[in-house]
Amino acid sequence: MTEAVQRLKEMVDSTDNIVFFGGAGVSTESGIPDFRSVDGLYNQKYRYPPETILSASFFERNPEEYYRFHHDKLRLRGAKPNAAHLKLAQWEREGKLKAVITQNIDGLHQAAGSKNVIELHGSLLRAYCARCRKPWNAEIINEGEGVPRCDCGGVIRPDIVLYEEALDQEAMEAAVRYIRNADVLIIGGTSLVVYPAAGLIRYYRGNRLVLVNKGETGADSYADLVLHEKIGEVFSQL
Ligand code: CNA
Repeated sequence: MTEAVQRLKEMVDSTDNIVFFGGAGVSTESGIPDFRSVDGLYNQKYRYPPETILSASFFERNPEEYYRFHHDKLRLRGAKPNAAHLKLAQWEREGKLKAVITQNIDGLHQAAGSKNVIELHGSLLRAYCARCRKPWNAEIINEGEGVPRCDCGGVIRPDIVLYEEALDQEAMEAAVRYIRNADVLIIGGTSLVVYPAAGLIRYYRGNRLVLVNKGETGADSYADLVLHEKIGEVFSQL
Protein backbone atom coordinates (compact mmCIF):
# COMPACT_ATOMS: atom_id res chain seq x y z
CA MET A 1 0.00 0.00 0.00
CA THR A 2 1.39 3.43 -0.95
CA GLU A 3 1.69 6.22 1.59
CA ALA A 4 -1.19 8.12 -0.03
CA VAL A 5 -3.53 5.11 0.14
CA GLN A 6 -2.48 4.60 3.78
CA ARG A 7 -3.38 8.25 4.53
CA LEU A 8 -6.76 7.83 2.86
CA LYS A 9 -7.37 4.66 4.89
CA GLU A 10 -6.62 6.53 8.11
CA MET A 11 -9.05 9.31 7.16
CA VAL A 12 -11.76 6.76 6.35
CA ASP A 13 -11.17 4.84 9.58
CA SER A 14 -11.32 8.02 11.67
CA THR A 15 -14.86 9.19 10.78
CA ASP A 16 -18.48 8.21 10.38
CA ASN A 17 -19.32 11.19 8.18
CA ILE A 18 -17.90 10.50 4.72
CA VAL A 19 -19.58 11.94 1.65
CA PHE A 20 -18.60 10.76 -1.82
CA PHE A 21 -18.99 12.84 -4.97
CA GLY A 22 -18.20 11.07 -8.24
CA GLY A 23 -18.44 10.96 -11.99
CA ALA A 24 -17.97 8.79 -15.03
CA GLY A 25 -14.49 7.63 -13.96
CA VAL A 26 -16.11 5.60 -11.17
CA SER A 27 -17.66 3.32 -13.79
CA THR A 28 -14.84 2.96 -16.35
CA GLU A 29 -13.53 -0.09 -14.47
CA SER A 30 -17.01 -1.58 -15.00
CA GLY A 31 -16.48 -1.20 -18.75
CA ILE A 32 -18.52 1.99 -19.30
CA PRO A 33 -16.46 4.62 -21.16
CA ASP A 34 -16.31 8.13 -19.68
CA PHE A 35 -16.50 11.31 -21.76
CA ARG A 36 -13.11 12.99 -21.48
CA SER A 37 -10.42 10.28 -21.14
CA VAL A 38 -8.39 9.55 -24.30
CA ASP A 39 -10.58 6.51 -24.96
CA GLY A 40 -13.71 8.37 -23.78
CA LEU A 41 -16.68 9.20 -25.97
CA TYR A 42 -15.53 12.75 -26.70
CA ASN A 43 -12.45 11.48 -28.47
CA GLN A 44 -14.40 9.26 -30.83
CA LYS A 45 -15.79 10.56 -34.11
CA TYR A 46 -19.48 11.15 -34.81
CA ARG A 47 -21.43 13.25 -37.29
CA TYR A 48 -22.07 15.76 -34.49
CA PRO A 49 -20.09 16.36 -31.29
CA PRO A 50 -21.52 14.38 -28.32
CA GLU A 51 -22.32 17.64 -26.46
CA THR A 52 -24.60 18.54 -29.38
CA ILE A 53 -26.27 15.14 -29.65
CA LEU A 54 -26.85 15.06 -25.89
CA SER A 55 -28.58 18.44 -25.81
CA ALA A 56 -32.30 19.07 -25.30
CA SER A 57 -32.74 21.05 -28.53
CA PHE A 58 -31.01 18.34 -30.60
CA PHE A 59 -33.16 15.62 -29.00
CA GLU A 60 -36.29 17.55 -29.88
CA ARG A 61 -35.27 18.30 -33.48
CA ASN A 62 -33.52 15.07 -34.27
CA PRO A 63 -34.69 12.10 -32.17
CA GLU A 64 -33.59 9.56 -34.83
CA GLU A 65 -29.99 10.76 -34.73
CA TYR A 66 -30.09 11.03 -30.91
CA TYR A 67 -31.28 7.43 -30.61
CA ARG A 68 -28.68 6.16 -33.08
CA PHE A 69 -26.03 7.54 -30.71
CA HIS A 70 -27.89 6.42 -27.58
CA HIS A 71 -28.34 2.79 -28.71
CA ASP A 72 -24.73 2.66 -29.85
CA LYS A 73 -23.03 4.40 -26.91
CA LEU A 74 -25.30 4.75 -23.89
CA ARG A 75 -26.45 1.16 -23.48
CA LEU A 76 -25.23 -0.35 -20.25
CA ARG A 77 -24.78 -3.87 -21.70
CA GLY A 78 -24.88 -5.73 -18.41
CA ALA A 79 -22.21 -3.62 -16.65
CA LYS A 80 -21.60 -4.67 -13.04
CA PRO A 81 -20.48 -2.59 -10.03
CA ASN A 82 -16.73 -2.55 -9.40
CA ALA A 83 -14.67 -2.33 -6.20
CA ALA A 84 -15.34 1.41 -5.82
CA HIS A 85 -19.14 1.06 -5.96
CA LEU A 86 -19.01 -1.92 -3.60
CA LYS A 87 -16.79 -0.22 -1.02
CA LEU A 88 -19.04 2.85 -0.90
CA ALA A 89 -22.08 0.62 -0.32
CA GLN A 90 -20.20 -1.20 2.45
CA TRP A 91 -19.31 2.09 4.19
CA GLU A 92 -22.96 3.15 4.09
CA ARG A 93 -24.04 -0.18 5.64
CA GLU A 94 -21.40 0.28 8.34
CA GLY A 95 -22.76 3.77 9.14
CA LYS A 96 -19.60 5.52 7.95
CA LEU A 97 -20.89 7.14 4.77
CA LYS A 98 -23.83 9.56 4.62
CA ALA A 99 -24.41 9.92 0.88
CA VAL A 100 -23.15 9.19 -2.60
CA ILE A 101 -23.61 12.15 -4.93
CA THR A 102 -23.13 11.10 -8.53
CA GLN A 103 -23.09 12.63 -11.99
CA ASN A 104 -23.45 9.11 -13.39
CA ILE A 105 -26.60 7.83 -15.02
CA ASP A 106 -25.83 4.12 -14.93
CA GLY A 107 -27.48 2.99 -11.66
CA LEU A 108 -24.36 1.09 -10.58
CA HIS A 109 -24.23 2.57 -7.06
CA GLN A 110 -27.72 1.22 -6.36
CA ALA A 111 -26.77 -2.10 -8.00
CA ALA A 112 -23.90 -2.30 -5.51
CA GLY A 113 -26.33 -1.78 -2.61
CA SER A 114 -26.02 1.97 -1.91
CA LYS A 115 -29.33 3.44 -0.72
CA ASN A 116 -28.76 7.15 -0.32
CA VAL A 117 -27.69 8.05 -3.84
CA ILE A 118 -28.24 11.55 -5.17
CA GLU A 119 -28.35 11.34 -8.97
CA LEU A 120 -27.60 14.84 -10.21
CA HIS A 121 -27.98 13.92 -13.87
CA GLY A 122 -30.82 11.40 -13.65
CA SER A 123 -30.77 7.74 -14.65
CA LEU A 124 -30.84 5.60 -17.78
CA LEU A 125 -32.94 3.15 -15.78
CA ARG A 126 -35.98 5.45 -15.88
CA ALA A 127 -37.90 6.84 -18.85
CA TYR A 128 -40.89 9.04 -19.62
CA CYS A 129 -42.77 10.55 -22.53
CA ALA A 130 -41.32 13.90 -23.56
CA ARG A 131 -44.81 15.08 -24.61
CA CYS A 132 -47.32 13.80 -21.99
CA ARG A 133 -44.78 12.94 -19.22
CA LYS A 134 -46.20 9.44 -18.71
CA PRO A 135 -43.54 7.28 -17.01
CA TRP A 136 -42.33 4.26 -18.97
CA ASN A 137 -40.22 1.25 -18.06
CA ALA A 138 -36.75 2.09 -19.41
CA GLU A 139 -36.61 -1.32 -21.11
CA ILE A 140 -38.54 0.23 -23.98
CA ILE A 141 -35.36 2.22 -24.69
CA ASN A 142 -32.70 -0.12 -23.40
CA GLU A 143 -33.97 -3.22 -25.16
CA GLY A 144 -35.58 -1.64 -28.19
CA GLU A 145 -34.36 -0.07 -31.40
CA GLY A 146 -35.02 3.22 -33.14
CA VAL A 147 -37.17 5.95 -31.58
CA PRO A 148 -39.49 4.67 -28.82
CA ARG A 149 -42.99 6.16 -28.95
CA CYS A 150 -45.63 6.71 -26.29
CA ASP A 151 -49.36 5.88 -26.74
CA CYS A 152 -49.88 9.61 -27.25
CA GLY A 153 -47.44 9.63 -30.18
CA GLY A 154 -44.77 11.56 -28.25
CA VAL A 155 -41.14 10.46 -28.10
CA ILE A 156 -40.13 8.52 -25.00
CA ARG A 157 -36.90 9.77 -23.49
CA PRO A 158 -34.50 8.57 -20.81
CA ASP A 159 -34.84 10.37 -17.48
CA ILE A 160 -31.43 12.01 -17.79
CA VAL A 161 -30.47 15.66 -17.70
CA LEU A 162 -29.51 16.71 -21.22
CA TYR A 163 -27.26 19.68 -21.94
CA GLU A 164 -29.32 22.92 -21.82
CA GLU A 165 -31.56 21.44 -19.10
CA ALA A 166 -31.61 22.44 -15.45
CA LEU A 167 -30.65 20.06 -12.67
CA ASP A 168 -33.28 18.92 -10.21
CA GLN A 169 -33.35 21.61 -7.53
CA GLU A 170 -34.06 19.22 -4.65
CA ALA A 171 -31.16 16.98 -5.63
CA MET A 172 -28.80 19.97 -5.81
CA GLU A 173 -29.94 21.26 -2.42
CA ALA A 174 -29.50 17.84 -0.81
CA ALA A 175 -26.02 17.55 -2.35
CA VAL A 176 -25.03 20.96 -1.00
CA ARG A 177 -26.31 20.00 2.48
CA TYR A 178 -24.33 16.76 2.60
CA ILE A 179 -21.15 18.35 1.30
CA ARG A 180 -21.39 21.32 3.66
CA ASN A 181 -21.70 18.99 6.65
CA ALA A 182 -19.22 16.34 5.55
CA ASP A 183 -16.22 15.51 7.66
CA VAL A 184 -14.32 13.68 4.89
CA LEU A 185 -15.26 14.50 1.28
CA ILE A 186 -13.95 12.06 -1.31
CA ILE A 187 -14.24 13.17 -4.93
CA GLY A 188 -13.52 10.51 -7.52
CA GLY A 189 -13.54 9.87 -11.25
CA THR A 190 -14.69 13.28 -12.39
CA SER A 191 -12.97 15.87 -14.55
CA LEU A 192 -14.86 18.57 -12.58
CA VAL A 193 -15.61 20.58 -15.70
CA VAL A 194 -19.38 20.06 -16.03
CA TYR A 195 -21.26 22.80 -14.17
CA PRO A 196 -23.22 23.31 -11.98
CA ALA A 197 -22.28 19.89 -10.51
CA ALA A 198 -18.55 20.67 -10.49
CA GLY A 199 -19.18 23.79 -8.37
CA LEU A 200 -20.42 21.67 -5.46
CA ILE A 201 -16.86 21.23 -4.22
CA ARG A 202 -16.89 24.87 -3.02
CA TYR A 203 -19.43 24.05 -0.30
CA TYR A 204 -17.05 21.79 1.59
CA ARG A 205 -15.81 23.39 4.81
CA GLY A 206 -13.64 20.65 6.32
CA ASN A 207 -9.95 19.90 6.05
CA ARG A 208 -10.01 16.40 4.60
CA LEU A 209 -10.83 16.77 0.93
CA VAL A 210 -9.57 13.81 -1.07
CA LEU A 211 -9.38 13.59 -4.87
CA VAL A 212 -9.00 10.20 -6.55
CA ASN A 213 -8.75 10.73 -10.29
CA LYS A 214 -6.66 9.11 -13.00
CA GLY A 215 -5.65 12.46 -14.45
CA GLU A 216 -5.14 15.94 -13.04
CA THR A 217 -8.15 18.17 -12.34
CA GLY A 218 -8.48 21.90 -11.80
CA ALA A 219 -9.23 21.17 -8.13
CA ASP A 220 -5.99 19.32 -7.32
CA SER A 221 -4.57 22.38 -5.57
CA TYR A 222 -7.61 22.65 -3.20
CA ALA A 223 -7.39 19.06 -2.04
CA ASP A 224 -5.72 17.83 1.14
CA LEU A 225 -4.84 14.53 -0.51
CA VAL A 226 -4.63 13.74 -4.24
CA LEU A 227 -4.29 10.24 -5.72
CA HIS A 228 -3.79 10.03 -9.49
CA GLU A 229 -4.80 6.39 -9.63
CA LYS A 230 -7.67 4.19 -10.70
CA ILE A 231 -10.42 4.46 -8.13
CA GLY A 232 -11.38 0.76 -8.13
CA GLU A 233 -7.76 -0.21 -7.53
CA VAL A 234 -7.46 2.33 -4.67
CA PHE A 235 -10.78 1.45 -3.00
CA SER A 236 -10.10 -2.28 -3.11
CA GLN A 237 -7.20 -1.63 -0.71
CA LEU A 238 -9.29 0.26 1.86
P1 CNA B 1 -15.62 12.99 -17.57
O1 CNA B 1 -15.59 14.43 -17.91
O2 CNA B 1 -15.60 11.99 -18.65
O3 CNA B 1 -14.38 12.73 -16.59
C1 CNA B 1 -14.06 11.47 -16.11
C2 CNA B 1 -12.81 11.61 -15.27
O4 CNA B 1 -12.58 10.36 -14.63
C3 CNA B 1 -11.56 11.96 -16.06
O5 CNA B 1 -10.91 13.02 -15.41
C4 CNA B 1 -10.71 10.67 -16.01
O6 CNA B 1 -9.33 10.94 -15.92
C5 CNA B 1 -11.21 10.03 -14.74
N1 CNA B 1 -11.15 8.57 -14.72
C6 CNA B 1 -11.44 7.71 -15.72
N2 CNA B 1 -11.33 6.43 -15.29
C7 CNA B 1 -10.95 6.51 -13.98
C8 CNA B 1 -10.68 5.54 -12.99
N3 CNA B 1 -10.76 4.22 -13.24
N4 CNA B 1 -10.33 5.97 -11.74
C9 CNA B 1 -10.22 7.30 -11.47
N5 CNA B 1 -10.46 8.26 -12.39
C10 CNA B 1 -10.84 7.87 -13.62
O7 CNA B 1 -16.89 12.66 -16.64
P2 CNA B 1 -17.60 13.54 -15.51
O8 CNA B 1 -18.43 12.60 -14.72
O9 CNA B 1 -16.65 14.42 -14.82
O10 CNA B 1 -18.54 14.46 -16.41
C11 CNA B 1 -19.82 14.57 -16.14
C12 CNA B 1 -20.74 13.91 -17.20
C13 CNA B 1 -20.27 12.59 -17.73
C14 CNA B 1 -22.00 13.60 -16.51
O11 CNA B 1 -23.01 14.35 -17.10
C15 CNA B 1 -22.30 12.12 -16.70
O12 CNA B 1 -23.67 11.88 -16.86
C16 CNA B 1 -21.55 11.75 -17.89
N6 CNA B 1 -21.20 10.31 -18.08
C17 CNA B 1 -21.70 9.35 -17.25
C18 CNA B 1 -21.37 8.01 -17.46
C19 CNA B 1 -21.93 6.96 -16.53
O13 CNA B 1 -23.04 7.11 -16.02
N7 CNA B 1 -21.17 5.91 -16.25
C20 CNA B 1 -20.54 7.65 -18.52
C21 CNA B 1 -20.07 8.67 -19.38
C22 CNA B 1 -20.41 9.99 -19.13
